[in-house]
Amino acid sequence: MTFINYANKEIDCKIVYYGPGLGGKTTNLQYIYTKTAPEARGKMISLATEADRTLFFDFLPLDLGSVRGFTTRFHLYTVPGQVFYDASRKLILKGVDGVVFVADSQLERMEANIESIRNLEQNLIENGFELSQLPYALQFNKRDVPGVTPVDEMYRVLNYKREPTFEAVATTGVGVFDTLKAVAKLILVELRKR
Ligand SMILES: Nc1nc2c(ncn2[C@@H]2O[C@H](COP(=O)(O)OP(=O)(O)OP(=O)(O)O)[C@@H](O)[C@H]2O)c(=O)[nH]1
Ligand SMILES: [Mg+2]
Repeated sequence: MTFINYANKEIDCKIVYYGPGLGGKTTNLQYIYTKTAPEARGKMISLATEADRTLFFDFLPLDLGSVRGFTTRFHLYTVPGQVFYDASRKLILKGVDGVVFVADSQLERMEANIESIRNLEQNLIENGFELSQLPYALQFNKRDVPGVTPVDEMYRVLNYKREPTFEAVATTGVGVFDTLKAVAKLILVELRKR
């Protein structure tokens, strides 16, 4: 839920990176962190297992310009993609303003992508949201891996509501900021409607 602080002239929004395990959600946030000026970002917090899998979430606060004199601060979160962390995913979606779905382009992960979108849809409903109503961007990550699923095939299977879609290589940053900007823009459009 967007938090508007009139005294400090600040708007806080929450963006959640969702998707199957090992798809590259944490890598997106790490890239954004390394490429953002220190004065525009807060501390990145990662709660991970020893094998660097997200255990609970990653968190990165970012200041991205201003709207009508209000500083807009985006709080970026990732969920743990591993199937058995569903309670955590549900909790992290509380008060969400926008979602980035990070799909894994590898052929053998298509089922996991589909299952994860269904899980997103369901967990949003349980938090009182509808994916169809929410600012949403879709990222096809790991485009650098040989023999991945063709983009048009991924679009056909995973596109939910003609959301903005981006090819990405999160490890080198390809498509990472384009994806973030797209969802941020959709959130700001929603804010202006108020
Ligand atoms: N080749 C390639 N590897 C990637 C890409 N993006 C991420 N990876 C690698 O994939 C692995 C998993 O990435 P993470 O960012 O930890 O994945 P995650 O979605 O956060 O995984 P969970 O926390 O378990 O849900 C890491 O070894 C990354 O370096 C990419 O675009 N291309
Ligand atoms: Mg992670």
